[in-house]
Amino acid sequence: MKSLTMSCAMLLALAGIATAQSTEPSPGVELSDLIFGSMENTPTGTVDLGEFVNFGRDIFASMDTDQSGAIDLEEFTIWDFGFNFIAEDEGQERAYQTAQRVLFAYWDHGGDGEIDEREYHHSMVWDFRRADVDNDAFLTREEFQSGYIVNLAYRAAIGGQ
Ligand SMILES: [Ca+2]
Ligand SMILES: [Ca+2]
Repeated sequence: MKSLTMSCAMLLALAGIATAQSTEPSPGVELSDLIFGSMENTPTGTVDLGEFVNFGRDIFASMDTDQSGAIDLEEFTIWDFGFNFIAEDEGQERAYQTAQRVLFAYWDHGGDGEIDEREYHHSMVWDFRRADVDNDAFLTREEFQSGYIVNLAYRAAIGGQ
């Protein structure tokens, strides 16, 4: 349950980015901060690849409810960071569901309808590197919020809120 809550927060992270400039942090930004903090083994203010991958591994395990070693679309869409509540508030459930399917296809490199552990691991590494814009092998909070694909995809889906 703990990892489920943390995972929810991760997707929620997307929600907050667009409003990060405003004075009131959105629920998404606050959740994003929580998730980012939960990834850190030590409070350094940054997350390294090992911390990022370990975090992803916990999420994978909680998504794979039938313990098949792979995530199918149903497992992927049922499992939710809690981001769906923001989508509901914004009346963007349909866009959010579309974003889920897009993200699933993005991670399903083989296109066989399942994301296996190897595909997932490769995605975590690749997505980390993409977000690490200054290429110093650490993600700052800002890099995580504005560069991590999950954040970008879901934030876009709910209309930038
Ligand atoms: Ca499965
Ligand atoms: Ca960096």
